[in-house]
Amino acid sequence: MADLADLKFCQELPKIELHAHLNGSLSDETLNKLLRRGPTNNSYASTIIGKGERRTMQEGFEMFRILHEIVVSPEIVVEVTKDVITDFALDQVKYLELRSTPRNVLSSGMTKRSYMEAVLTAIQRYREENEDRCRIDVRYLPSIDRSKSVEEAHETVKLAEEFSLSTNGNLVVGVDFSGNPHANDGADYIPPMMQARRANLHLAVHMAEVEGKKEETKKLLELLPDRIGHGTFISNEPGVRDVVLKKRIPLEVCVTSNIKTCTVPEDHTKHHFTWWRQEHQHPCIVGTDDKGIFATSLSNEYSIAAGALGLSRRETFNWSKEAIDHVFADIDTKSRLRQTWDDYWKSNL
Ligand code: 6MZ
Repeated sequence: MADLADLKFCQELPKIELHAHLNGSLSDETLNKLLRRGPTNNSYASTIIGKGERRTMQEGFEMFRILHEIVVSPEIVVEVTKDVITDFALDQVKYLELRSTPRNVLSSGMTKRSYMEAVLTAIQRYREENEDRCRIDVRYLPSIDRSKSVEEAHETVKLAEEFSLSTNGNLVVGVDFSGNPHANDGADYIPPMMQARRANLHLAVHMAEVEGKKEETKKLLELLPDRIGHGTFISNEPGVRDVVLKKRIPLEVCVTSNIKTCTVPEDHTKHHFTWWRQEHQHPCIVGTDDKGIFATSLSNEYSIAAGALGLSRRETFNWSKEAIDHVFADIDTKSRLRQTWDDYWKSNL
């Protein structure tokens, strides 16, 4: 059994993170730093810090509302984005697609545009300041929040299009569709997502994260998204899952998040990804979702997922390398990443 992929192995393994929401990824250190500065209500601290308990989906979304009251200016967005990139780099993440919803905040004058500029500034600054140290490639997926209006979704896509062009398609590479899965009808957001497609932006679409969304999921699948966020209840629906299987649309799998929001049982071996992987060798990508809120790390998620499948080190390495196929970056970046993985394996034989 010495060959099984334990946590230590997963911590050293090079990894790809494709499902991380910026504000849900803030570490306790980052939050404490912001809270100490005040004037934010300190009762926030006891609500968010020391997180990680099982919470309902609604309680989880209440936490995001609180976080949004703390991350309120472009300066703070730059700071937290750099902190989150650093956290992932220290966890041996070599490529990160960070998703985040641009927001207008009246009190500070922050606009969706200045929010996005702040995320991009942080990515560029991190790169400049760390050129010789732990190398991590970062891309940004602006998020459409389904609890906001369709009009806002159009605005976000328009900005995503503009920033994708101004960064030569190197930083803004796609759009994420997320938000409280109980809010509104996801199908109403298909037109802005089609607009994103026309602008050559990739699509990562949350769907079927909660039960009872069969019709909505069917419609969202007509978009043929590049990746599915969660898709927790798709495997229960033959008419829907067959589309996903046939088109081999990868699933972004966030085990701890699903357990803590009470959408899957606590037994890891009963998580839906085991069905997709074991029965169908379907592409599944391990992700954290909100490493701050759910008190996890990508290494931890890999060790849980590899443990549930009883994977060896080699199999776990192959799985983390397979994620490169599904990144939204260009071919050169993919080749470079594959080289990094091969070098790692050779030097650890
Ligand atoms: C759906 C989620 C999510 O955008 O402010 N978000 N949407 N399902 C989830 N599973 C638990 N976790 C996070 O990060 C926080 C936002 O990401 C989305 C929600 O819209 C949340 O408000 P940003 O950086």
